[in-house]
Amino acid sequence: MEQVQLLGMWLSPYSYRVIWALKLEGIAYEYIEEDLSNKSPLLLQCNPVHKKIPVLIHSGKPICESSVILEYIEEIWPQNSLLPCDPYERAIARFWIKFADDKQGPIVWKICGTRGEERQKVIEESLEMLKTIEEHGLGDKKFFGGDKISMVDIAFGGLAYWPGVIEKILGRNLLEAHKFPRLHAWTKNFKEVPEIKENLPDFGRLLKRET
Ligand code: GS8
Repeated sequence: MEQVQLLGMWLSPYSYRVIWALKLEGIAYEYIEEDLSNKSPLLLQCNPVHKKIPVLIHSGKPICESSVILEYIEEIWPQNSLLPCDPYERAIARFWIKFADDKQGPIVWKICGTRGEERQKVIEESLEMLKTIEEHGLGDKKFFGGDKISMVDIAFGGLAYWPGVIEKILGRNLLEAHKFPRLHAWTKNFKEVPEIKENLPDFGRLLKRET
């Protein structure tokens, strides 16, 4: 029988991308928690280039980079497809996944590691990026791809939960409903999907870790 293992870390939105995709596809897997302050020989062997989680190990073969893993899951277990059938729609989905990889993650997560003026700059950058998604990404759809959760939602999934922690730390809201009505509604829709709702890190533990 094929073996599926995931090297992850409990607070990482990138790990959760893979967890959500596996859950949505109904794939059983073994989760292995990685201590990033003391990386395991398995992680270093599986991802010698970036030395980062998540890594999916499928029948002994490692796959790195969360969005590459999502594409792999889609190809290996296509039963509950996470990408549209139409080639043009697929291209648009990949455009937004790339946007999530290049912009959303790196900008928003930087807020925690900055202070003072630099933090203010990163917050402004984050708000600008959220405005772009609000205006061009979602339209009036329930999910990025329409009525059903897709790989684009998974790629942006970190936005549905982790900013809540950042907002508590900053003492101000980032994803305000009146400024970002579409994104705000999307965060709710996303977290209502059972495979997402049942697979999120403990909020209190996240907050304790980041403060
Ligand atoms: C990012 C993964 C990542 O940043 C992806 O998989 O999409 N582009 C990659 N992983 C972090 C933990 S999450 O903050 C990580 O493994 N960091 C370890 C390190 O930098 O040494």
